[in-house]
Amino acid sequence: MAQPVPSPYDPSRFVLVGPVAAGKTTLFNALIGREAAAMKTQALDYENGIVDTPGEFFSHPRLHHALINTVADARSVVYVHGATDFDYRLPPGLLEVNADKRLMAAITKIDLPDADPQRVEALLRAGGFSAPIFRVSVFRPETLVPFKRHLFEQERQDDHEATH
Ligand SMILES: Nc1nc2c(ncn2[C@@H]2O[C@H](COP(=O)(O)OP(=O)(O)OP(=O)(O)O)[C@@H](O)[C@H]2O)c(=O)[nH]1
Ligand SMILES: [Mg+2]
Repeated sequence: MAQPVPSPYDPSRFVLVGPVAAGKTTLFNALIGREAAAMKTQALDYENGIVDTPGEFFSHPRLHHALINTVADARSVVYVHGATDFDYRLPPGLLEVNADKRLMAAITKIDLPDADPQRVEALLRAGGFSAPIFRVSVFRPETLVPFKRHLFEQERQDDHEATH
């Protein structure tokens, strides 16, 4: 019998994680083509194979358990961090991904006057984040192109690997 082909609507292919107000939902909306302005995220939100998570799940240790399974199930994990947030505290173990999982970061809000994506990138690197980092703004759609290309190209590669 043929191997099952992974569905593009697999509910947990990518997960967006990161602190409160980092811009996860805004990025999620841009990825799924939803026009609405982001509301505060209260629970896990699944759409088109992307999972949006509330920042509290990331920032409050007693809620980590809620994130760990979601991260474990996802094939790609996008760590989202605002370009005006100079505080980087990665919960130990949360983004430790195994060889079949892809990790990347999106530094959001690079359009803001006080944005300093270079400083944020240095913070992440100093904190041991070694995966690719993209700088984005939903107000500059061209900045989303390399990020999306990386995200979706990896998915295609994964599909290819899964079916061969
Ligand atoms: N200027 C600017 N503002 C942004 C950008 N992305 C998000 N924001 C704003 O940042 C605020 C927080 O965005 P959300 O997408 O709700 O953040 P979140 O990470 O989903 O927050 P939680 O759901 O609380 O975890 C909102 O006011 C957004 O409009 C961006 O690229 N540029
Ligand atoms: Mg949100």
